[in-house]
Amino acid sequence: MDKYDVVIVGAGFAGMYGLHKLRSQGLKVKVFEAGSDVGGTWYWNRYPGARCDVPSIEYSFGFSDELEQEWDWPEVFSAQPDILRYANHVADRFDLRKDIAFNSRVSEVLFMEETGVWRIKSGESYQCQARFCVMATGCLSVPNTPAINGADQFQGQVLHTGRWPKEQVDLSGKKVGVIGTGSSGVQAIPELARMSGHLYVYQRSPVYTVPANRKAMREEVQQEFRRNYREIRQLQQHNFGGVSNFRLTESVRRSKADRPDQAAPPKILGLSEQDRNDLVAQKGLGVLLSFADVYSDTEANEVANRLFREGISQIVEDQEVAEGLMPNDYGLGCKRQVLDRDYYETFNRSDVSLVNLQHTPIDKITRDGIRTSAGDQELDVLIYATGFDAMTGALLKSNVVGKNGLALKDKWEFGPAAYLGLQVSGFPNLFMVTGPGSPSVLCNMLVAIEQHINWIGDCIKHLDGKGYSRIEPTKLAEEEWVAHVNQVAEGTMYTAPSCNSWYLGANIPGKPRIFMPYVGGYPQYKARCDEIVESGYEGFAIN
Ligand code: N01
Repeated sequence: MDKYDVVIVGAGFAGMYGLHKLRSQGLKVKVFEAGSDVGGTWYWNRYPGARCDVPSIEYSFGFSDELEQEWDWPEVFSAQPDILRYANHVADRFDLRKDIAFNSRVSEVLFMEETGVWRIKSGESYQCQARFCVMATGCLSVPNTPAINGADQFQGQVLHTGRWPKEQVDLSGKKVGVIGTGSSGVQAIPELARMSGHLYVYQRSPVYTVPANRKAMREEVQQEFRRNYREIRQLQQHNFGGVSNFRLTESVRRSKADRPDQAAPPKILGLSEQDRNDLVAQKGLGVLLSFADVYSDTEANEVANRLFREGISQIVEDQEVAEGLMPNDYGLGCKRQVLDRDYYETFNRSDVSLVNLQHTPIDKITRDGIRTSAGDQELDVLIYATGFDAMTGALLKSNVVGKNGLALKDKWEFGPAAYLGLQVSGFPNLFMVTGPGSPSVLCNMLVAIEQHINWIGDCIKHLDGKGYSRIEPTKLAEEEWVAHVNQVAEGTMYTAPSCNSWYLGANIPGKPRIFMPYVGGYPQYKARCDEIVESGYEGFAIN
């Protein structure tokens, strides 16, 4: 059996940096990846319109000066093909592929009691062992395809935004149905409308979405970023969500939009109705997200929700359709903010129909299309934009079994319990990258990933340097951390009783309702991780 110091599961950005970092520490590392190439989320989510909602400069690695200096970002917010090109460049530049097994889905990760190492199975029959195992499996990597009656009967083409094919998909002249209006659906729908004959949007919950930034990257802006990367990375470390909000110097700024608003965000409740309306008229619906009280005060939240609904009715011409697109049973800030390009405007097209599932629910999927309570609609193509089994899905799918034969799925029967989102008690030397209980999806993922990989690298160095062989959290430390994670989420819009989001596992039937990411902010989280190391790995049992 092949023996490694570290096996990493997944070759997305976390697995890629993990490989580079741990290999550079002299460790023998192997990565297993289910896809045929690197990129993780950006490898699988190739649907039309897919792009990142974090600025390109921020959504990039900070560990290599050379990499920062040589890479050109064509747009301020990158589209999926550009991010995937970047991932490929990183793989080439750091010669990562030689230690990655592609098309290799890990089917079991088993702790061997006698030897204290992990045995990893992949594909049909391959097995290897490693002293440490790093689960770099991603937070949004297991697509959710809801069990809808009759789904297997449909004779047309079936696609999922989270598993979009590499080959060109020809939708021209076709009747296309898309189920789901989260971030993926909202990004895809305007593009699908342009590509297809007629698009039917099956919407269960309307979203609050605001226009995304569409700017191309100007050369002088890119140069300015290049000159200031060290400062940008420093600023990221002190920002709640891991973004620097770096300010361009006056000479490089061209428009007001380049100029971040320095004033403290006002409270929406402090403004008159006229002032609120004027602001929305001037700056668009996005301005409603900038009021601090919208996220902490239910009255302020409802004012913003109402203004948002009014805004929709001004963009969408058919008022019945506009009404259907208005969220009515949850508030801004409950779900991950969605950004779009022409989403509401798309519903003014004559070749786009909104099917409001709150009024006419899906009865079944038939051979020829979808039957709702309003009748049958024939479709040539059915697209699921129905999201993911988030945060825990990929970890549980990997069949991880720890000490005393305890399966992770049994340990997490009532919800994920982990210390710092990095380790789970009963699973020695197994690390998660951006696991539940860490800022992860509430942070710039690249910043969260680098912090975790650096922490894991230092931890292994510490163990090896001191001649230790095992680390795992104590049950007490794990319980206290989980209690802290819950406590900081309490009272926020994320956990409002009306809120049903994937952050809470509410999108997957039967999944325990637990708020999974850490909402205390990246700087506070990182400071705690650093403190724990300085105190000699407080809360961990090491031997
Ligand atoms: O998934 P979602 P997503 N019948 O779970 C609907 C990241 N991301 O892939 O709300 C009918 O948000 C469901 O309806 P409801 C980002 O973090 C980022 O869109 O459950 N409908 C909802 O409308 C994001 O938050 C970017 O009532 C059903 C939709 O499917 C996360 O990924 C881009 C249904 C799922 O929405 C997930 O986004 C894309 C059913 N049985 C993704 N089941 C950017 O960076 C589910 N739905 C911009």
